Amino acid sequence: METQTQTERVLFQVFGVLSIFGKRNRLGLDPPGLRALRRHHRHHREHRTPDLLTVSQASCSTQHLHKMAKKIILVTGGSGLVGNGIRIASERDPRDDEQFIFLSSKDADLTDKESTRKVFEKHQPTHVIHLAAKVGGLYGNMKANLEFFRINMAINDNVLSLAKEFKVEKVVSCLSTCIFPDKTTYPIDETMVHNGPPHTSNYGYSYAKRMIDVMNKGYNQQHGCKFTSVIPTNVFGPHDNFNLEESHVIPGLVHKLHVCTQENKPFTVWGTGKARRQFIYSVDLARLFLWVMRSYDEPEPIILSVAEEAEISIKEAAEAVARGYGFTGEWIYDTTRSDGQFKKTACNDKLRKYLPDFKFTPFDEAIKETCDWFSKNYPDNVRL
Ligand code: GFB
Repeated sequence: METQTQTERVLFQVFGVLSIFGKRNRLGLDPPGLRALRRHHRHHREHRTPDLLTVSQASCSTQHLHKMAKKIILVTGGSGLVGNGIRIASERDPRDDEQFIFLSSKDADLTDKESTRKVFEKHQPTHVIHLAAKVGGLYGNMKANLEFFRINMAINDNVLSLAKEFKVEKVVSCLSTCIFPDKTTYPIDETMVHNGPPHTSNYGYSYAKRMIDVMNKGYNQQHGCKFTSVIPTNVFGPHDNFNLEESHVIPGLVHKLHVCTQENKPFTVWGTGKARRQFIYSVDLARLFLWVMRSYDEPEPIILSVAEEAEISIKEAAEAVARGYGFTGEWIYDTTRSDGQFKKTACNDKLRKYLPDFKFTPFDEAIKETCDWFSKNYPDNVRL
């Protein structure tokens, strides 16, 4: 007889705690609470500890259930440029109800569905920040568009389909402004994603990334999944890929200037230096990613970028890196190399509507931090 009332008390305690989590489903348990209860049972099964509802209630306290309702945030591509930015930003702005898991390509092959499923089974994420992708600069894309398309299509389909299967509450995927049509009016905004072919230099990557927006729309409309995406402009910062042929422009320039300064050699900029880009610092982008994961509720994408006025030429970007190294040597423009897309000027009005006061790190300061990080970690701890 005794156990019955204790069980009732425990159930009341459980429902009490779960009511903290707001509206309930037909069983009187809301999704996070239901998930907490499922995890609670699994916890006792896995730890071979007696399950309170079957034996005694002593071992289970409200704190225990609070712990069980934490956001488990899986960051795919967690060891890369933006992944490390999110690590830094989440440490600078920690939340009690958030636990981050930074996944690297060493942990799982996300082009393989079963390998990806094991990740979801192991970590049971409630939220996913999906950064993992085959990425590269202009020259890397130009020579491998097919691989960029096929590999990214496989990764994105595996991550989103398993996020739906494992009832992940929210997925924020990372696109890029290079996905927008090459022939377009400027500035570019979020409504233009599918308005025509992207630039020929990176059509593989661009179409695969556009398909994330297509899948988000489908998962949202057909299954009510809160899957959304962000569209950053060119990102730079510590932990980037500094391989000269595969990298993006700023890591390429940083690598070259480090060597030219050390060895007193002329500095070569590829192309004419006239192409124009908007650059966002990885740590700033990461702060915005956390805001999107925590507070942005639209399935439609949002551009994460500095303003149009902050667009600069490749020459000006190279001058900023040269200032970062105090380089005063000879400059060469190798015009046998392509300039790629002349510009992809993006409008950040939608972002400014939500975050009118967001402060971006001054460009020269962010470049200096990146140069200093590279010099400190070159050559052993940088991707070359
Ligand atoms: O970052 P980036 O490689 O790619 O920038 P995109 C290329 C521009 O920088 C071209 C000039 O105008 C190049 O001529 N550039 C000058 C250099 N020196 C260098 C150098 O040492 N290395 C490199 N890489 N460029 C990419 C897309 O386009 O943007 C990707 O292909 C992705 O898919 C990325 O979206 C964000 O900005 O042209």
